Amino acid sequence: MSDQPKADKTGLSRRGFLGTAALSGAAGLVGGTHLPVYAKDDKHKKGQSAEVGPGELDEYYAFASGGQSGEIRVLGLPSMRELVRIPVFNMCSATGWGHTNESRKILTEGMLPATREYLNTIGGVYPNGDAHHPHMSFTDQTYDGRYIFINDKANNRVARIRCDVMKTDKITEIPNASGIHGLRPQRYPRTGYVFANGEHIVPLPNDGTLLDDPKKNFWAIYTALDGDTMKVAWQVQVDGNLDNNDTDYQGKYTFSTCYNSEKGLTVQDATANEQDWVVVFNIARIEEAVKNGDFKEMNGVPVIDGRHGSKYTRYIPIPNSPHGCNAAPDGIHVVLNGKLSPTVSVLDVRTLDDLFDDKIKPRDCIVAEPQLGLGPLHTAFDGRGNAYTTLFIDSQVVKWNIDKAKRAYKGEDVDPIIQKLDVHYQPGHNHTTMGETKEADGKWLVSLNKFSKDRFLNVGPLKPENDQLIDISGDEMKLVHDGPSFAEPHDMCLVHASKVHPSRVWKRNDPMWEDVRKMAEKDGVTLESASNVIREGNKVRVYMFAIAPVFSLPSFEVNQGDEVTVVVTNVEVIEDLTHGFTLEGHGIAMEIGPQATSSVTFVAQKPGVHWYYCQWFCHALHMEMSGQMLVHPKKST
Ligand code: CUK
Ligand code: CUA
Repeated sequence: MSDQPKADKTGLSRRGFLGTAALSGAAGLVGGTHLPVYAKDDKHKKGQSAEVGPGELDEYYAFASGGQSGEIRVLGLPSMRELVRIPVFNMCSATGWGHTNESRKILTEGMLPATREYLNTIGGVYPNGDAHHPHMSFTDQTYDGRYIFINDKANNRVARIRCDVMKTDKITEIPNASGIHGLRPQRYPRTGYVFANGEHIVPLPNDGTLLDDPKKNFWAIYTALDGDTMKVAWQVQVDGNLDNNDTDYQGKYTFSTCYNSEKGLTVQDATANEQDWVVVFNIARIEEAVKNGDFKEMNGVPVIDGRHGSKYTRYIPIPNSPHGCNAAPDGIHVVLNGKLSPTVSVLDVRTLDDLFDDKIKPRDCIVAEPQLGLGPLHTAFDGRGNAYTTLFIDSQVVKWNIDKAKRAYKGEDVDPIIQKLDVHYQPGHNHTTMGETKEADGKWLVSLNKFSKDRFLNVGPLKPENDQLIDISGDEMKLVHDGPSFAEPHDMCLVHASKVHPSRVWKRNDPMWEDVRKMAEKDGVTLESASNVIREGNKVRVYMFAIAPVFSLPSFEVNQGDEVTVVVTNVEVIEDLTHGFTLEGHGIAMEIGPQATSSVTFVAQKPGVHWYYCQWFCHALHMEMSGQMLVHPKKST
């Protein structure tokens, strides 16, 4: 299977752990070292090829979350080449995300009033985010190429990325909930709703009035956003906490695992019960409740009571502190991954109508519960009836058959497990090509491993993670590529390239710079041919356009203390001719794509000459593409 070291149950690589101890003991080294493992044969070459030659294009886009980096990374699959990064919740030195007026509008517009007030004390926008779950919008149970949605666990936000330009266009702060974690778009009939849950329990409302007695006063919230408007449609208050979620293929139910039914605030408390649960939400009944007013309004959104006994939810017991929640492309089965139990539980969505009508008991909805190994976290599917579950503690991916697991659950003597493959090391999410759609094609699997340990050149104590590419097209899984990645892709979404149709240049009427266009119109300026400095009191608006290798304004003058807005329009019509505007000594840099306009506002506080230049290599005379801002000192009175 693999000539790589096996991981033991403590979560340490046996070779890494013992090897280090043995070597440092024998050679008297401090810190130890690892023996390198060289590729020594061509066994990987059997099966489909992961090789994408120079100039060839990948078959799939991989949209990977950036974890604590707060961004999205776009990779090509199977080459695993990183193509671009899309800033979302982070600030970006290259593109000016978080600094330009256009991005700051997106980063502040959807924030709650109290958050805005707080942000004013730290520069106006959040500098960080923790992006976990990127998923594409759906139409009729498959990806439709419109948007990617992603959550921010750190600051309770959900963002939407436009796939036509691969830029973030909306960010919404979710009220009442805490630790926005699980995120899934509605599959049918379309997205539709974007479901996001709050992992952490907090008082409702969380305004300082109920700070104690968590078991009585703290709650978790499940949220449905409208994916078209990015406004909260409704929320449901539940018992326990919430972890990961998914939705069915029929548009009727959505699900979320709970690992802390105890509502404990410590690890001991939170893991006390042998079983926690998955909460099932009945979308039609909840929509009725919103219509009929069966809710409390809190921070401007309807909050429905979905605690035990509610007609809007059902709680299905699941062993033990379940984590991942994955709907299979057969449209029938949902796998709840046991984490502290070696099992996964398989739910049949066809039983749920009866469950909500109280004709059956919650556990009657479980149709299989195979024992797979230690630490099952997430499951992916190949569209051929097989499932692939990550085993965090065993450092393996286990391939198993859903039908066989159901037969075994009924007492038949069959082993659902087909193969276990070592991965390196401790996998979290895994994802198959098109695997969360009805078009699952069972070609590739990526295992997103939390540790790389000895797999790459040592880069010091902070190591990359390891995203491993696995060929699942044949009967056996084959590991074909190690992909180091930095902090910390949790999850990815593998989309066939035929689903995504990005533009080659921007459209001049893009809504991204609507505000700036209105401002220019008021100033009587045409953005595409502008070389204007407009003064209004101590507010100065500087308009210029960029065409390689010049800015239309070689210099402009302002007075110390002026509030200056620089607006640059890139008038290039050809593909891949990006310009930039970097103003030295002012913390200002922005990307301006072909046919785009970008703007930035700052106070000209430092008298003197300050050069600006283009920071995206655009022309043989790129270095010469520059100008000067002259700042006249304030007259002393
Ligand atoms: S959670 Cu990271 S391994 Cu945030 Cu998707 Cu399971
Ligand atoms: Cu324009 Cu470099």
